[in-house]
Amino acid sequence: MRIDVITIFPGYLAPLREALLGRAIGAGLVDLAVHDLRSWTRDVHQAVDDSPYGGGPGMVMRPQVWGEALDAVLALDERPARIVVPTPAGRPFTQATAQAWTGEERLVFACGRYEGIDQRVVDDARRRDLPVDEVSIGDYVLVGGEVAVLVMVEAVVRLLPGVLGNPASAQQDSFSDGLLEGPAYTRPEVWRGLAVPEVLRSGNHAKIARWRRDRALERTAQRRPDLLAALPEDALDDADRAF
Ligand code: 6GU
Repeated sequence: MRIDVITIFPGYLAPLREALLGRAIGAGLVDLAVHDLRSWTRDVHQAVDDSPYGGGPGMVMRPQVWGEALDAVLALDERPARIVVPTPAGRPFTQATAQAWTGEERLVFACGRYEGIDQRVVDDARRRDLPVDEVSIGDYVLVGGEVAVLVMVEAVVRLLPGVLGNPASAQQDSFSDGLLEGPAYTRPEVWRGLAVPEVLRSGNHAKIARWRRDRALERTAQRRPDLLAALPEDALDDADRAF
């Protein structure tokens, strides 16, 4: 997968080259290119924003510079790209979004700052039949899209084949079965007077699976009742319901 990020703060994306993602890049599983939006400005001040039509606070990113930047970045590679615009006004980014994007050959992230990017940039791309997703990572407001890109790229790249040492970890994630994961324990058996639940040391794999499923159901009911309510009809069996 090729990933491009266009931003006025390229340094913000430096963490993408660390740890798991850095290794994925080093192993050639991901090609990452970060571009400075200002390199497509033509005026001496390298202005990327202007005041909003209709008035109001804040500044809006100018369409000309974004149009040129996207055209140039898209032309760097022949593979078809999905354009992603992080915005608090977007559709929610979820594990399902991350999973869907693993099927893309190329993702191009357009990071807005200020009050956002002139809407015609997205409208123009869609008019040219380029796939564009405007997405939000949650119900709070960030200063710009850069941190949201860190979040989304990490969520997608860890799902790519060969990135996680043990692919089973991605299959057992919270959310992959619609439930939160329950608690986990390692040695020692007793720590500061707190014991590991007996069943986990019983060696009875059916009992352990049942216990884990019950803890996941319990935690989801307590912390995210909205997830339980959204499960498909057939997601819970009789044993689940008995809990
Ligand atoms: Cl994707 N961008 C910004 N600027 N703020 C956000 C967000 C994205 N998601 C939640 N808040």
